[in-house]
Amino acid sequence: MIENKLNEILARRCGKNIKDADNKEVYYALMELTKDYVKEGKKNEGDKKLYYISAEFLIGKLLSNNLINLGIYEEVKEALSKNGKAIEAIEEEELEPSLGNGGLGRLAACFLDSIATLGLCGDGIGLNYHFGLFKQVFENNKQKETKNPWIEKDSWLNDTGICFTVPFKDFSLQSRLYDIDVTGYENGSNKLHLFDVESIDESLVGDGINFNKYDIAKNLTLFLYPDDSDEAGNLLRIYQQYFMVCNGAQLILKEYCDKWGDLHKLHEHVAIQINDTHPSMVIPELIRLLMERGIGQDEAVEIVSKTCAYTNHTILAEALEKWPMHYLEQVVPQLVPIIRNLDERVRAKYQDERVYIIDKDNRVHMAHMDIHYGYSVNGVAALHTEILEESELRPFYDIYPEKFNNKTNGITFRRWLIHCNHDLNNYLESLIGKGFHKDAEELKKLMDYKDDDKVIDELLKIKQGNKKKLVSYLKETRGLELDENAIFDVQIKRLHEYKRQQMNALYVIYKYLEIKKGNKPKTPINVIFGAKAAPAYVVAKDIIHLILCLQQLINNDPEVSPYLKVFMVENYNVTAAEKLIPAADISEQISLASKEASGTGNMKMMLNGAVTLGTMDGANVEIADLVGKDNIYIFGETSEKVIDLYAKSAYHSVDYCINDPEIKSWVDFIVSAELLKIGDPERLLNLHAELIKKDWFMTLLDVKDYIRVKEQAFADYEDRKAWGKKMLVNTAQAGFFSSDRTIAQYNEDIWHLS
Ligand code: 26V
Repeated sequence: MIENKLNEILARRCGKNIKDADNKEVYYALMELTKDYVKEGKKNEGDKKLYYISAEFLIGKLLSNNLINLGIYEEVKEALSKNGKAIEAIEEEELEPSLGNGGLGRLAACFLDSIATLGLCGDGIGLNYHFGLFKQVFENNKQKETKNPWIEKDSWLNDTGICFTVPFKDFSLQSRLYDIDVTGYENGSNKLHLFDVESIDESLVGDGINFNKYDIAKNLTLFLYPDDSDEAGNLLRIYQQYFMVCNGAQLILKEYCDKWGDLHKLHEHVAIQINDTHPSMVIPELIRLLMERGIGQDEAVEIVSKTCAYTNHTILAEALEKWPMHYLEQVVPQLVPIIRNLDERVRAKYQDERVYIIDKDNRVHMAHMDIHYGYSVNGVAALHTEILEESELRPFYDIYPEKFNNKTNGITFRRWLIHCNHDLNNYLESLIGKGFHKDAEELKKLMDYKDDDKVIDELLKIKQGNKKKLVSYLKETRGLELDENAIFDVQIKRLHEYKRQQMNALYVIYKYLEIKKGNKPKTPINVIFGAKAAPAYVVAKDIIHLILCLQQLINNDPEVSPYLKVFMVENYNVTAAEKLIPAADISEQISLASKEASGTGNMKMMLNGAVTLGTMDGANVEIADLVGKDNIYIFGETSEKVIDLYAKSAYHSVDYCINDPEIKSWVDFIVSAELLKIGDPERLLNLHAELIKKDWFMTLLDVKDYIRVKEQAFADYEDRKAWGKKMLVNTAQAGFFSSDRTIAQYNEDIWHLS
């Protein structure tokens, strides 16, 4: 049946059949087939509709996931193999859109999958970045940024023909809406709406990622988060944000009016989830549009306040957006009187200047606007929400305790188990049936097998198979030579000081020096990193440089490399994550306690049978609760202690170097003769000074405990049966982290869609 359809499509498109067509032609034909299925299939509908507005949707490749969700993956795979084609090879033809930085964007993509899977009526709204986030290449052990084009003549984007006008101060832009179908697993579909600028001009970008930042009509949707280290970059972000919300608000009102008409009841039929502060301008924009349509300001404010809900994803002050008023005046003067009015309403009610929207430096605190004029405020893990309530947003919590709620993040098991780990998924199905695909809590049934040696052996075998596959993938795509018999110790996430990749690098230095002294590990260790650094974030780039220099030094040292190797995987993205996660033995989640809002890579690795080595931070706390202390490696100071150290300014990294010769020796190795010979002295000296003089995220506070516990984990790895049992418990307890659960809770507590 599918074979015939595919042959028909191929005949029409290129006059070939499956056998004769090349992989790219088959890929395009499968894309068309998928779109046809969606067109003919069920659409999720309801009396109330959710719009999830986000500057990022890190959707990853779509083909296999869509086939799985449509229930035709196996049939397609068979039809292809009958004709000499491998589905894995066809997948390689798809370009990955990089429409997100990391966890926040990937979360939005997982949420769309779960919203559709639960049959809820809810669409995404975002921007159609032509080059996405940059593509990372390594040159001279440094990160270089290049563009990452992904839109081909045929793509998952469907041109809707819908256009809106977006007014800026001195000019207007015409938009065009492209939709991507979002398939639910054995359920109806929704849409991801991506807005583009009609006048966009890709030729503005030459080599690298530089372009004329002032030519807004041509550049607005070229890149995600272009370099914002200067004023032009910041203004461009405001142009992007307003373009997104102005289009989004017009689309929402159009769809609402087509179906319901009476704008006074908007909140009864629409919920808008604001994903971090990037889309916050949707609040004043909607108020403005409602007023334009004849609704008085008081009522417009009230309607919008009952429609919008806000999710906070970080407590890092530098990531909480505060736009100078003169920027807004320059870009979107029409919003300024509305924002001022919203601030006046706050000032009339509350004397505490910490809750004002406009501060004394005339900066607009976007999160404050969301909290006052949204009906729900949520954090993304239990600890994170507690910190928001108790400290970061305390004054707001005192005013609106009823608005605050927690929604611990989740991941879609369709992508992060069924798709990326076929062998584990098939084996789990053979043990406990397919029920866990729809009800992830059914994974707990696996606990019945925790003392079954045959099951443990099989899980270990599957892990080994995945490690083998990763070894070939990294050899083919990155030229890296991993050792399939080593322990795979994996830290994959955006590069940021608070995530402390530098602490992992200090472990590598410690281990290198130990091996040089003759203390060799029983099983070799492969320390694997994947991370992009923001282009203007100097210390993050210095850390990448250090890791790449260590990679060169250690992997080429015949005395050390049989026991320890380091790998930094170039251009870490969703596709690479899908290969790395099933192969991980140890999941590094080592952020400074209180700083990682949740983490979601921690959940993905747990599900795939990796054991977490982490701090009591973000969702690690909930993982620890679920698996119990025998099945996780926890180290480091608590969030209370860390928050207290900050409050008292009581942490001084230099003391750790003065008082502890071991710590000093590891830190000093960064500027050792060996490394200076390989690396850029300026960068290494800079990082060394940073660690000794500042170390804002307290690496040296936890480094010794980290090394102690990591060594314990490696020692425990030797008892393969016991380790296999830990793997089993981690997979079995991961059900809570299904994004289906998260979305069901959003719906129950916040959205109230049918
Ligand atoms: C953004 C920026 C941008 C400017 C430079 C410094 C900086 C630092 C942090 C951020 C984070 C922005 C928000 C974000 O991505 N949060 C992530 O959201 C995930 C999904 O909820 C969550 O799992 C991660 O813990 C959280 O970091």
